[in-house]
Amino acid sequence: MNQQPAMTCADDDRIAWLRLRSVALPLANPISDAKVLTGRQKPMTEIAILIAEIETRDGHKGMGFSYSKRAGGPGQFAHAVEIAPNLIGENPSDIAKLWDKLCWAGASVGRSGLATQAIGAFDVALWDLKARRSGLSLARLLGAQRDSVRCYNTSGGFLHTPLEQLLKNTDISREQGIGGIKLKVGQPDSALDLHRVASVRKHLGDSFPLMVDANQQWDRPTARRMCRRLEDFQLVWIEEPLDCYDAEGHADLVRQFDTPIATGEMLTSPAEHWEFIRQRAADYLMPDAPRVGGITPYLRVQTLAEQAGMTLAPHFAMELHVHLAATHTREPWVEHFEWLEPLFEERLETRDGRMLVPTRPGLGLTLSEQVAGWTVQQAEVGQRP
Ligand code: SMN
Ligand code: MG
Repeated sequence: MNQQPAMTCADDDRIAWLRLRSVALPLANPISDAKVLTGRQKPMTEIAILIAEIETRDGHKGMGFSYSKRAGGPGQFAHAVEIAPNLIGENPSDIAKLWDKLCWAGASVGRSGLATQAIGAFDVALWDLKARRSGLSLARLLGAQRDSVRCYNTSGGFLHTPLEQLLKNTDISREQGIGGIKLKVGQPDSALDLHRVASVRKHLGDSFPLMVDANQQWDRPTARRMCRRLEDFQLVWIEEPLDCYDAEGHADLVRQFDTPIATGEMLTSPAEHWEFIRQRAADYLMPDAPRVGGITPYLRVQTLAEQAGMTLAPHFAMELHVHLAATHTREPWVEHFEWLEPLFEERLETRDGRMLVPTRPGLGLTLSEQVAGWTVQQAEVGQRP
């Protein structure tokens, strides 16, 4: 009889070592959206990435990340370093229990925002570890519905981009096999917004998917007026037409206009998303897994939103969201942003309007050698096996 290899019980394995790194990822060009143009924020030149690497006594590894734009990076790192020791000696499979343990460890600073975004890096790393150990991609571990997902590009459509370059960027995206274009709107002169939208719609033709994103710029009367004017352009959605916490205002727009309303990227917990789900305040909900505290809370948002008949279009972090979107009931949209690509050796494939879901175990990501040079702070906890 063939000798079966001695099976070490996965359940006996324990977390032995963690490394945390705060990485300043440079952007090739500073970007501006409506929050910049109206003076609320400065142009963005880099992204603070919080990377968590976890290793168990049996040598299983997982890597996760969270991020912050403009401010918050050092705070996320500091909080992650403070709570990290709570994971040493724990069973890496107890992901939900460990999310709660880390949350209660820092509960006085809240169950949303920066504190839970620090937890998010650990949570993603634990899911990556579980999937790698199973030999499955994260999508397959969670239960995939599809091998590819619709994708659209945002990085070519910012407000600082001159119209001529904007049109060229749409051609580049289409040549890359990307299936939609998102254009920023929300500048002080709405006539200029409408001119850019009309120009892009003409350039793309009537049927190519086009979204617009106002990044919370409009008040309710302006949002109504602009949604009415934008009805003519067969848009996939109008994103963040109002303040990101104005669920009532978003719900009014959902009811008033044919063009779907999308929002959610700025919400930082399932509780904040629940307010929009409960009020049916979006047609497309845009949770951001790192921003809501990782995959564990994201899955809760996904279930609630789908039960309410919403379609999901996760925000940013395509390297993570391509896996999660593969599990969504209704055909989702994934946002194509190449900004995080320099962090990893691998690249996502896009063709025929869709992004292919990686089949490599876990997230299927290997940190690139450039990460060391962009690391501004790092800390290790426990004993590396
Ligand atoms: C966005 C993303 C990145 C920087 C600024 C704004 C945006 C989006 O709101 O939807 O991607
Ligand atoms: Mg947006």
